[in-house]
Amino acid sequence: MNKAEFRNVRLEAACFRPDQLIAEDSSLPEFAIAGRSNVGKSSLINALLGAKLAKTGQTPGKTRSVNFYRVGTPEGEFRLVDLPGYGYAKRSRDERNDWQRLVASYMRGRESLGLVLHLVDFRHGLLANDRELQEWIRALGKNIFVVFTKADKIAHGKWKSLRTEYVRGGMYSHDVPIVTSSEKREGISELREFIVKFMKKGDILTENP
Ligand SMILES: Nc1nc2c(ncn2[C@@H]2O[C@H](COP(=O)(O)OP(=O)(O)OP(=O)(O)O)[C@@H](O)[C@H]2O)c(=O)[nH]1
Ligand SMILES: [Mg+2]
Repeated sequence: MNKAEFRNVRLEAACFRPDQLIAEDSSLPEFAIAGRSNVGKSSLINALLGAKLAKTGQTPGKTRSVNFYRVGTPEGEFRLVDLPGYGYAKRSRDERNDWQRLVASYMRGRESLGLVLHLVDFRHGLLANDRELQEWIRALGKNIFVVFTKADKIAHGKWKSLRTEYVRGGMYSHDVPIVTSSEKREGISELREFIVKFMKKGDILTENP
């Protein structure tokens, strides 16, 4: 079996309210998936897990809950956490507040949360609300790794230079961002390997703001 293959994947919990969030477990490192509505969070989870467990769709705001997926690897188990998207303009102020409260309740003080994978549309790079999200996650003391999505919409020959351009434009990212396409399954095994390597290092990085 490929070292970075995932197995025994299952949905553990779908939590709509802070009081429904499941407890952390020090033996289960967590990787959360954050990003604007419609950026491709649930699609990337399905591609990583090799199973259609997360609901995806063209209407922004598809994922409303914090969804915990348990994943097995030869190096042990971990959790992938699908977060609801932000920046969906049609949401009311109340809904936006609910989003913030739910996501903050999850992230705050969550020691098992080693890394937030921040998904960014490769066609646009970081927009103003992506930068706000990065500041907010950093203020919660969490470490960020940028993953570009929907790269199939950009000619392959431009990937390297575009990534360099975005990196030069400034962002928080634990390492050089990975460029992915869930649709064409590109960058997926690279991301799996990154996750397994990060787990192995036991490198649960939490920084104080
Ligand atoms: N071309 C292309 N389309 C993609 C890719 N990934 C996702 N999409 C499309 O983008 C839309 C949104 O995908 P989702 O995975 O539901 O996005 P999300 O970030 O989970 O959205 P919310 O749950 O609403 O926050 C769907 O129509 C997907 O088919 C990709 O790699 N390439
Ligand atoms: Mg989703």
